[in-house]
Amino acid sequence: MSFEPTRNDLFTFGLWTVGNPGRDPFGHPVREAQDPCRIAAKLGEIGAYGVNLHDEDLVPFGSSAVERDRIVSDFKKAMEDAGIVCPMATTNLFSQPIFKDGAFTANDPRVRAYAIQKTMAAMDLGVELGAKTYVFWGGREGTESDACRDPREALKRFRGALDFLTGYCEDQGYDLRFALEAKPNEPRGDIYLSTTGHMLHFISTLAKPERVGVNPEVAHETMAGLSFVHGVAQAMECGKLFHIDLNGQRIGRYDQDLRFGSEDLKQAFLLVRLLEGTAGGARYEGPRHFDAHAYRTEDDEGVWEFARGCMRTYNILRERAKAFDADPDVQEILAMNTDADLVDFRAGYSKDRGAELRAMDFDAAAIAIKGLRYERLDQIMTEHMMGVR
Ligand code: GLT
Ligand code: MN
Ligand code: MN
Repeated sequence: MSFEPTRNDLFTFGLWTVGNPGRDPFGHPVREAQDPCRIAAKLGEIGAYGVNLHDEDLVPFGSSAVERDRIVSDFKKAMEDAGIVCPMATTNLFSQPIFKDGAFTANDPRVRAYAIQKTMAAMDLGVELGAKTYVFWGGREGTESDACRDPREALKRFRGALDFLTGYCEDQGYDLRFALEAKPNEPRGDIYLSTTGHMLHFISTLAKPERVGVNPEVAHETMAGLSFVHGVAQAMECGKLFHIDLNGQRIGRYDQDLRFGSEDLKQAFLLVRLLEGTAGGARYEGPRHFDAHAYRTEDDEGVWEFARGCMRTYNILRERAKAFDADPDVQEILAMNTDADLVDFRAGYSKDRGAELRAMDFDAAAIAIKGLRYERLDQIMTEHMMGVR
């Protein structure tokens, strides 16, 4: 079986991912900055579907309008030649010193206004390149010392910015959906709206909630010690999984952004199974974005090895998940669970249904004594993952 990626797999990479020069808080870059047009060409070559970017990944901060237009038209041509698209764009609201206290939530109103203005321009750029999803990662929207502002005020500022920007999109007639990306910490001590769950509630308080969903990232939810699969499932169940950032991460570390599947293979397997719907349920139809970068030990060749590895692992896991769900032993165990309730709870309470339930008789001890065979189920899953079934 071939695990070669095709455009139909919808695999995407950010300019900042395969273009990552390997800088870290302790060391200088180990790889040269890459020309975005070359990245587009390479991505086309290895079978990716698209390339995502921050405004500044493509158009260097401080470029003139003329330079900007030239860079954008060269990049469009490069994408076209490579046969790839730009499905997602975002704003860099974290690198420039002006954002040291955050962007939309900063205490200085000039910083907040500048951040929203920068985002409007970055949205124009994204739309010009064909983006349909706009990501908001509040990298510096947080604190080290919470005495600096009331966190409730921060939420009001964040909401104000998003409401203003959905309004801007409508006014411009942009076909753009927003995807909010949570992270618990780093680069700030604590970042507001730290998990996908926090984001999902926050969205319900916005002026145009229908335009806004989430962009969960494996590393970020794992940093918080949470089940990524559960967070993604909740987003899918309420129709809010607009985008996804795939990578690898170990609990309790800095944001590692490792090659997809290189850590916690079991979570990666269960994630692909969920996204692909091999166990039933709706499939996720959006781009599979790898927000990851190559180890700092790598040269240019290692970078493209890393990118191919992300896609190949995803495709292998998809085949493994299909095989697992088609396995008669798995089906037999899963058939012991049934979706059908004894009383139709999902239809809500009624006097009749209440009475129906009251009349039921349960032998709690007899129910509890039955083994559920999850050990067997998990072992079979492990064997599928290891490729021996
Ligand atoms: C940054 C961050 C990522 C976000 C990107 C989008 S920027 O690299 O670590 O998780 O998805 O702003
Ligand atoms: Mn991310
Ligand atoms: Mn990350």
